[in-house]
Amino acid sequence: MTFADFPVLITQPMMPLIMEGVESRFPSVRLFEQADRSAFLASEGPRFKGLVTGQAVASDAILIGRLPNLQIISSFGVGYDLVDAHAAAARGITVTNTPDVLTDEVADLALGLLIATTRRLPQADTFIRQGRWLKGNFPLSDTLRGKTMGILGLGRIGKAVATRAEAFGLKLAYHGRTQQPDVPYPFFASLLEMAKVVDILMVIAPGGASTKAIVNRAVLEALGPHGTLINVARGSLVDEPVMVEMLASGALGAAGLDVFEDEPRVPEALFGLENVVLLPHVGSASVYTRNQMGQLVVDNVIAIAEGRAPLTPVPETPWIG
Ligand code: NAP
Ligand code: 8YV
Repeated sequence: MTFADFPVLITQPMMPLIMEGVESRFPSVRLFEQADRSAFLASEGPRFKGLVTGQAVASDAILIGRLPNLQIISSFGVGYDLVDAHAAAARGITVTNTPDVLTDEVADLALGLLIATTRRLPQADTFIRQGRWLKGNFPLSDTLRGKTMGILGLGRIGKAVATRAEAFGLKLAYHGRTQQPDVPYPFFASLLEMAKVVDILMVIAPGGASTKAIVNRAVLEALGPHGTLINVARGSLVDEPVMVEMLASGALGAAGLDVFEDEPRVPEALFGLENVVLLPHVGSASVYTRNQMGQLVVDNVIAIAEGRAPLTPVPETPWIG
């Protein structure tokens, strides 16, 4: 089915499944190919009913304001910190994201990154490739045995991380804005107080203003020289310059980082450090899971174009028909 009366604007290059899924059904324009985007939006903005977007472009109040007939912002990824969902809600625009389909993939990656950081797997691989095993054994590593992990953000992914961590014998605690019923792990209303009693801090809460740099110097100092930070959430949750300084000095023990403040730019001071494992934001990045996410992006636009309820609206824009 095609939707001639539902023009869609695509803000950034997206995976082929999304580009083909959208462009084969909807009259579509690639905003990122427009020579003068501002002039284009000024003249053509009013005709678009759908916006398809991702982590590379902010769907802020300014962009939304230039699309007066918009009905849906379909965003790739469960995190939608770059979408101004409150501005969209004020205009009656539905915002959708891609939750659930990536939960297990990201949780797998989080545990993989924790083990890689603790047991220094990338460093051990490099050790062989550099021929250093011929001259002696790889140094003994830290361990997960007897460790406690605090989870910052015990949501969908946080709970999937917790299930896996229990299987690895870790003791658990969590911090969020609210204590959750029926959760067996100790709750800490204060992130700092939790950081004081855990060995590992697993960061998997949303980005945005309310979590900006909440993993600050005091929290990192509480984690300390024997502590490990794992961040699979957003770089914005951690005070990155402080984290880099503390990793370099040994004031923070180790870090496994899938996300950074200014991706794809990663602080070069991290490159030479032996106590960090760096990943290029690959939490959900399997072909299988990215296809599931991409299909949701397309299916949400189709639902709104057909006047049906979206599959995955964000809480700020509940479907009211
Ligand atoms: P979710 O189900 O909404 O869970 C978010 C959790 O964070 C909730 O437990 C929430 O608990 C807590 N939280 C929210 N605001 C908070 C605040 N201000 N302070 C402390 N805790 C707060 O989300 P999810 O599906 O698990 O995804 C979580 C995040 O992971 C996404 O937003 C995204 O940024 C990130 N992510 C990263 C990758 C990657 O590739 N690395 C992939 C997928 C997702 P309360 O409401 O009780 O505070
Ligand atoms: C994606 C993510 O890599 O879902 C999220 O919030 O961070 C990841 O799954 C990202 O959205 C794509 O750029």
